[in-house]
Amino acid sequence: MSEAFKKLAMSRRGMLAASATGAVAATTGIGSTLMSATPAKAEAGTAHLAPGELDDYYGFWSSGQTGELRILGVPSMRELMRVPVFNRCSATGWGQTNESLKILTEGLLPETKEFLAANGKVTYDNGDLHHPHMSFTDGTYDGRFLFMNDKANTRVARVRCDIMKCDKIIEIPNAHDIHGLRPQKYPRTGYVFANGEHEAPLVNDGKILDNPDEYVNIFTAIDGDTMEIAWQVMVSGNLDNTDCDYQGNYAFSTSYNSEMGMNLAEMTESEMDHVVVFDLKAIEAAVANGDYQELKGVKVVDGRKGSSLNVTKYIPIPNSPHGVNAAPDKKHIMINGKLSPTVSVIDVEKLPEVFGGADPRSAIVAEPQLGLGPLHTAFDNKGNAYTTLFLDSQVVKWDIAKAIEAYAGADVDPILDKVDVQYQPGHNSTSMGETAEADGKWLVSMNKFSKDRFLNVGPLKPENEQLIDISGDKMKVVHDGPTFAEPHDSIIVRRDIVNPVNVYDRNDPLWEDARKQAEADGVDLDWGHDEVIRDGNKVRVYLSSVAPEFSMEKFTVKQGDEVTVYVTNMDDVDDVTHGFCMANYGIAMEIGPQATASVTFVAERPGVHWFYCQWFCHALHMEMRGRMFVEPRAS
Ligand code: K7E
Ligand code: CUA
Repeated sequence: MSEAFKKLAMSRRGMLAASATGAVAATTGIGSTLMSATPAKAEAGTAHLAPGELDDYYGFWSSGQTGELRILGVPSMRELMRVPVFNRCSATGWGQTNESLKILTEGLLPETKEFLAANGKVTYDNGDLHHPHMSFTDGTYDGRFLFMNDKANTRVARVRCDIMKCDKIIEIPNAHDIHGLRPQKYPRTGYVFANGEHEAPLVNDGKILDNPDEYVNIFTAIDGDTMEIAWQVMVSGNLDNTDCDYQGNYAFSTSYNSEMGMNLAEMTESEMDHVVVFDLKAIEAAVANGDYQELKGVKVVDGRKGSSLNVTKYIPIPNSPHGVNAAPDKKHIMINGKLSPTVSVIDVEKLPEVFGGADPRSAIVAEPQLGLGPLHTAFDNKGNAYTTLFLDSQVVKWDIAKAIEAYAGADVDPILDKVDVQYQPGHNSTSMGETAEADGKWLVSMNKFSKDRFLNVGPLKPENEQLIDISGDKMKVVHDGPTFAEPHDSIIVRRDIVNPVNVYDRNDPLWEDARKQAEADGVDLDWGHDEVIRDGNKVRVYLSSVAPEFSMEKFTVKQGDEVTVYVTNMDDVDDVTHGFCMANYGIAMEIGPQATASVTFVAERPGVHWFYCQWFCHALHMEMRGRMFVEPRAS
C-alpha cells in the first residue's frame, strides 16, 4: 500500500465516521446531489401493473459480484427470476448437481483446474457478472441466447433463452479479467466480443513484473454458436468496454489506461486515452494468411501500436473513456468520457478512410459537453441519446444531429433535458435501445447508491434502479427499484422476442450424461423408474417423482459408497418443480417438470437419512419424502 493510498483511506474513514456526507461529496464527488434532490412522484398508471397483468418487456440484469443473471419485468420492475451462472445456488443446486458441475468445469483451462485442485476445489465459487447481452440477427435481438462476462475469473457464459439456464461457460486463455462484452449485431451473432481488462505479461510465468513494455492486453472473439474462441488480438493499452457496428465490419473498445500505468497516478497521466477500432475483415484475413502466433491453442494477431498488420486503429479520446454504445441509426458510436465531460461520436462511415491512413480523429463527428462523469449512453427511436452522468447524478437527454451540427460550428445546444437520479448512475438502458428497433418508451438508470431512498438496512445498502418514462419531451422518474449487489448493466427486450418453454423436452442435452449412464444401466429414464445399481463401491440410484411421491420410499447403500442419485420429474405440468434434498448431507437440487437431475456424494454418515422434496409442489408436499439407509462399515 502506498503512503498516498494510506492517507486517502484514513481520511475517508475519518470523514465517514463523522458522517459528514457533505465533506465526502466535496472530496470524492459522491453524493453531490444527495441533499438537493426531490423525490420523484410516480405518474399513476405509467409503471404500475395491476395484479395479474403482465409486463411488456423482459429485463435481463447482471448482478455484479453476486455472479448470477436476473430477469425482471419492465415496466413493473418486478424481479421474476434469478439464473445462477458463476455463483452457487442453494435452491437449484447449481454448483452441486453433476449437470451444473459439468458446465462449471468443462471450459476451464488445464492449469486452472490444477490450481483449483490445489485449493481443494473443482471450480471457482465466485464471479463478477457485468454485461448481459442477447444474441442478434440482422441488428435486433433474436431470443436465442444471452451472453455474459465474468470479470473476476476471466470467463464468458451463455444462457439458453428457451429454458433460461446457463449451458456453457468458458475460460478465456491469454486474456486477464474479461470486462466489456457484446455480441455481433450483423449479420448475426456470430462473434461475441470480449475485452480483457487488466494487462499482464504475454507469457505470465513469474519472470516479469515491473516491465510494462512486455505487458499486453487481449481482445477476444468467441464463436457464439460453439462457444469456442475464434481469434484474439493483442493491443496496446488496457481494454474497458466494447461494442460493434451494425454492418459487421468493426468492433470498438475503450481504454482508460493507454499509458499502461500500474498505479492511479500513472493511469490518469495523459490527457488523451483512446478507443481501439478492430477491423474484423482484416483480422480474419490475417488469420487466414497465417499472420498470427499461436498461444495456448488460440490464434493471436498483433494489433498493437506499430504493428505492420493494419488490423487496428487507435482513435485518441479525452482522458479515461468508459462506455461504448452503438446508436440505432446504424451509423454512430458513442464513446463516453468518464473523466472528460464529453461523449465522442464516431461515424462508422469514416472508418475506411482512417484505415486507409487518414487522421484517426477525423472519424469523430461530434463531442458534446454533457456534464460530469458520462459513463454510458442509451437511445430512443427519435435520434436522441441518454447519457448517465455519474458525478452529477443525472441522466442527460441530447440530440445526436444537433451535437454533430454544433461540432461543425453551428450555434446550437444539443442538450434537451436533464433529470436527477438517486444517486451516481453507472449503466442505463432503454427499451430495445441497443438494437435497430429502439422504441423510445422506457429508460432504466442503474444507480450505484441509494442512500435515503429506502428503509435503512444497515451499512450495506441496496442499489437503486430508477425507471424513467422517456416517451415525452421531458424525462420522468416513475419508479425506484432496490436491488442487491451489484447490477452493472441491463437490457430491455420486447416480450414477443422471448419465448421460453413451460416444461422441459425429455431429450434436452442438459442431462445427456445421465441419459447415457441410464441406458448403460438398462434404465429407461422416460418411464417411472426406481432402480439401485451397484457397480463396485459406486451406487447409482434412479428415482422418479410424481407429486407428491418419490418412486422409492427407501434405498440402502453402504458407508463409504460413492452414491449418485438421479431424479426424473415425471410431472409434465406447468409450474410443478420438485426438489431433492438429502438432509444433513448438504445436498439439494431442483428438478423441473420432465427434467432429470443428478448429484453425487460419498455416503460416509451411517444410519437413516431422510430425503425430501424442497420445492413446494402439492398439498402433500411435506409428505414427499423417503429414507436413505446407510449400513455402517464392518469394523
Ligand atoms: Cu460498471 Cu459496464 Cu463493468 Cu460501467 S461497467 S458503470
Ligand atoms: Cu415435490 Cu415438493
